[in-house]
Amino acid sequence: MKTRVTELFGIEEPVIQGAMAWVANASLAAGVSAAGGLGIVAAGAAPVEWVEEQIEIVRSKTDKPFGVNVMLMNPNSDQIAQLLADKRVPVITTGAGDPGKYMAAWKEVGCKVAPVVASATLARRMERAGADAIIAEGMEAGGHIGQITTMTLIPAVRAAVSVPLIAAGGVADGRGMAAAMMLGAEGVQMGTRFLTIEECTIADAYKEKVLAAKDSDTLVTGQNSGHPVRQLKNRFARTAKHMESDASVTSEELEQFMAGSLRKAVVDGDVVNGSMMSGISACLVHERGTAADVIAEVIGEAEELLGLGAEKLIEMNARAGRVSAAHAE
Ligand code: TUI
Repeated sequence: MKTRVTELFGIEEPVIQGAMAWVANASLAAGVSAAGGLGIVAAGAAPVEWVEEQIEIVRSKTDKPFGVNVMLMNPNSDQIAQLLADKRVPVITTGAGDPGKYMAAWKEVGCKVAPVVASATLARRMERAGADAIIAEGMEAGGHIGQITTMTLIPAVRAAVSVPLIAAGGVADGRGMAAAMMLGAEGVQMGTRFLTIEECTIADAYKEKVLAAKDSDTLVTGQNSGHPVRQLKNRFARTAKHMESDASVTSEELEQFMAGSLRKAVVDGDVVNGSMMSGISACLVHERGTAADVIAEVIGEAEELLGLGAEKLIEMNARAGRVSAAHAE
């Protein structure tokens, strides 16, 4: 499928792998890029040396374009930003803030920049600052989220900017991709759908929880502190939620409770005391497969749906019930 997104990034299909702290390493990013999408290494809160190493590994595994994401709440994001310019990383995405102060340095060395935004206001500001594309992420997404749903955010951002638009949050199959394109997107970013693939190195217990998740199995913590984070429900998430609403719990105590929780889930496979960040779309993920399988399936389904007329779609949806019910059980 060719769109302005494939043209801009030099990729085969307009499918971007979402940056996921602790999860999106060179294995995942190289896997997705080699399969024709855009793989992204998530710098998260990792040391600069780790990010540098992942960039080298991706480059050793594939000649295809790839990206690195800067999490702007990270105190060392100045150093990460400099590293990405020095390494001439083909694509830079950003999250959890305004990357305006880095934009000139990145553009100067030829990096393509696609900030992740959760509002049309920030999208407009990013376009003015020189963004090459916008990734608009609805609150169905996992991890740190905004307050607007993908269904309304995509058309709102489409009306606000002219650069290529990539939809994120709640997209995990070809139906989501087709819908996102009808709303104004020219590509999609998926995180949760890539959690269960072979190239994703997270603990198997975490993958099993994603595969088993129902639509009501995510919980948003951190809403009071202004940093809402969506994750799979478990003892960790429920305890965090309780602690947040308990006035006698200090923010230091809460911070201490949270410290290392992502690592526990991703590395140790502790699905009880760890934080399993995930989008609501975990309920749409039923298979493992490889990056190539996911991209082929999503693009194939999206292309088929986008080619159907209303009459065929209506008929198809009327027959689709039993398939969905089987997954829900
Ligand atoms: O950034 C994300 N998702 C993330 S970052 C992350 S790492 C983390 N780990 C533990 C606790 C908290 C975070 C996990 N998931 N998505 C992109 C995104 N950006 N969502 C929302 C935003 C956002 C929110 C406010 C972007 C900008 C913003 O305001 C910027 C401004 O200054 O106006």
